[in-house]
Amino acid sequence: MKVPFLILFAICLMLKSTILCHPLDPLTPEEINKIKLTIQKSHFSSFSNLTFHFVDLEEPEKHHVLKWLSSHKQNEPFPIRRANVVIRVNNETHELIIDLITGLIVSDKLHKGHGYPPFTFNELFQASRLPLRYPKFQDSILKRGLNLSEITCLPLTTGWFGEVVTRRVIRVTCFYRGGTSNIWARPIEGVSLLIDIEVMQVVKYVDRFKAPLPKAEGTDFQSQKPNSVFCNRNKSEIIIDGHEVRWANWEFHVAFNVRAGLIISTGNIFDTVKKKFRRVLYRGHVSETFVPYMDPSPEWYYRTFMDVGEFGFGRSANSLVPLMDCPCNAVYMDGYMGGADGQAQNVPKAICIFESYAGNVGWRHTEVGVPGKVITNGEAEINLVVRMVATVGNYDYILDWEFKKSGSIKVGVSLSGVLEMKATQYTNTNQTTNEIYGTMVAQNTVALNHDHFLTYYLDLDIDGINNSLVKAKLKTVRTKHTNIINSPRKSYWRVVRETVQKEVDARIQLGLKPVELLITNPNKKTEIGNHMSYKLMAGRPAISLLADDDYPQIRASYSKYQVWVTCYNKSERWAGGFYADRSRGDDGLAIWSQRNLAIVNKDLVLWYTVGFHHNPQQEDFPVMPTLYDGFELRPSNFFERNPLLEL
Ligand SMILES: *[C@@H]1O[C@H](CO)[C@@H](O)[C@H](O)[C@H]1NC(C)=O
Ligand SMILES: *[C@@H]1O[C@H](CO)[C@@H](O)[C@H](O)[C@H]1NC(C)=O
Ligand SMILES: *[C@@H]1O[C@H](CO)[C@@H](O)[C@H](O)[C@H]1NC(C)=O
Ligand SMILES: *[C@@H]1O[C@H](CO)[C@@H](O)[C@H](O)[C@H]1NC(C)=O
Ligand SMILES: *[C@@H]1O[C@H](CO)[C@@H](O)[C@H](O)[C@H]1NC(C)=O
Ligand SMILES: *[C@@H]1O[C@H](CO)[C@@H](O)[C@H](O)[C@H]1NC(C)=O
Ligand SMILES: *[C@@H]1O[C@H](CO)[C@@H](O)[C@H](O)[C@H]1NC(C)=O
Ligand SMILES: [Cu+2]
Repeated sequence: MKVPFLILFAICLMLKSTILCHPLDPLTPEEINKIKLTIQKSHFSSFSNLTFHFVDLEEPEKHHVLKWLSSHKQNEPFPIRRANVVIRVNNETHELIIDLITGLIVSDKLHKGHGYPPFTFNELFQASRLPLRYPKFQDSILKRGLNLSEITCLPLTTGWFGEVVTRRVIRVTCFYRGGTSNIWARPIEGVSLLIDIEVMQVVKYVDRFKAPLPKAEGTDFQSQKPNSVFCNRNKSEIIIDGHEVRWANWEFHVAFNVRAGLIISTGNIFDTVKKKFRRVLYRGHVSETFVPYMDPSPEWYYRTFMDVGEFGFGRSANSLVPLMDCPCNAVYMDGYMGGADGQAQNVPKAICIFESYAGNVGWRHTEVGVPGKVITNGEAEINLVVRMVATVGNYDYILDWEFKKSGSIKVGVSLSGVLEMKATQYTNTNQTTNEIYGTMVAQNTVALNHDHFLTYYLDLDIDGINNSLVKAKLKTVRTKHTNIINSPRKSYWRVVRETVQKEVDARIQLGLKPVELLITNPNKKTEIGNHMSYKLMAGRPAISLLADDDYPQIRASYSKYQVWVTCYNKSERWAGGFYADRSRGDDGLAIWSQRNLAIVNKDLVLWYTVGFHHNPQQEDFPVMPTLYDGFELRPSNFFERNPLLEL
């Protein structure tokens, strides 16, 4: 297929020895190192113990970005290039804005609210080594007849349960390798450690009880099977300039940051009738995750993770493995982030991009009604997938953005990895008298019940910045019998459209109710008069089942609704609040939405949660086959007709 605009090459700028092609290009390694230097030369220079917790591009003003892009990157000044940096000095959290052109700290604000920035990799590493040197822990291991050199300890964030928070602390939980690489299968049950990160000391140690150590046999998951995926596709259909991707009728920008991981921006689709690119998605990424475990016992109750804010999907990103993570026709992109010392770190092959043919049909029809012939026509569905994989502790999240020539964007999550397991004395379910909070997946092993909620930030701009949310309800109506219509039918359904006026009414629990949700451009109509829209094709409905007054639910209260719509606000991107570690639910989507702003004909952000209630099963042991869910954003009266026929 040919799109005339493909000839337009990216115009890149040389800004202080950094090459930039798009205002939303992620920070380059040179820029990350420059930030480190800027801070080292500043009034912070006298502090030897300064640590970097977050380094990201400060999102340029949206109207500047759009203006620059629509001037074909020529007649407008490049939007301001700044970085957003969070550091800790002297037990205090500073939020800095750094101008990357002048190399100056533009603002330095002390964070006084609740919650802490994510732990640095060094802090997590040191905390995980601490028990091995701690005499009481050594005793506990000896008492269990185990070998200290076979212990692996892992740090876990501790949440917030109403206590007064005065220090950054982390939990550490330990496992016995002893003949397996599946450490999660052999927990040392009964031992809890709390570590003060600022002084790197154990502040609470409890050895409450002993449980049998689950056996190593049968827990390993390593496979010798070769990854020989059949491949017959060429790479040539994808054009990648820096971070900009062009493929078929799509153009979009791919970025990477430490918190969200993969970010898709300025996604536009070429309309062959209007002969121009039309805007669909300004920016989309995972905003937060919420993974509460369902065991209230002292060793487990706190496991209520908000992985994106507490750890970061970018920081947990894997280097993708060709032929296992991505097919042979994939092209790869590296990711960059700042380490604890501010130095740039590379994640090679953090993102892959590939054409995908799953054997599906894009459209087809066989017509037998034309006398003398049978007409069959159609085409295979070939999509473009952008993928990353984040491994946060025991779990692996495969995150896909799939672009279809039909105009749909399909966003999907595949879960895999290893379950969180608890050691128990039981070897058969017929022995269990107490509640076990999960499923027995092997002898002496209970995999605990939990949820995964992945909330997506979706700044949609459907053919322009000002949009509305429309609920199209399907309502059953009784047939009215008149002189003209005397139908034997007693009922039918009709679509009743309702434009949602305020943010509070745009909090939606999906379910069996026949409601279609549309992001509509109320200023644009098709030639025959329908409002141009994109429809949300939701996945399985799932919202948090925790009680509203349960502390983890207070922190992640947005998880009570699967859909939210809010007015765009540059500083509102993280659904669970920016400072997720020990947060109290006083920042984030549920709070912003309470302003109850009008959302008619405004720049809107759609928030959608992909949710899984996970009652584990034996097949999830020792490693879990992928479990998929997602959603699709599908054009609805956006094009004049099926765009596949025009390509
Ligand atoms: C950090 O370093 C400064 C000086 O380098 C010192 O005064 C301060 O006590 C240190 N803080 C911590 C938490 O170690
Ligand atoms: C930082 O906090 C720890 C407690 O978490 C305290 O022991 C230490 O003295 C504090 N350091 C400074 C410089 O305030
Ligand atoms: C403990 O493990 C180490 C390394 O695996 C081994 O050299 C040592 O003999 C073991 N000690 C005992 C008491 O099993
Ligand atoms: C791949 O490209 C080569 C060279 O252009 C061409 O001969 C071949 O048919 C292409 N294969 C497919 C599957 O499109
Ligand atoms: C429990 O199950 C095991 C294994 O099937 C069986 O041997 C045992 O008799 C059962 N015990 C009871 C009390 O049912
Ligand atoms: C969007 O709507 C606002 C009023 O809500 C208006 O001020 C603005 O000009 C509109 N923007 C566009 C691009 O139409
Ligand atoms: C934008 O968001 C910030 C943070 O929630 C808030 O303080 C500010 O008032 C918001 N701006 C508007 C115009 O709503
Ligand atoms: Cu799970």
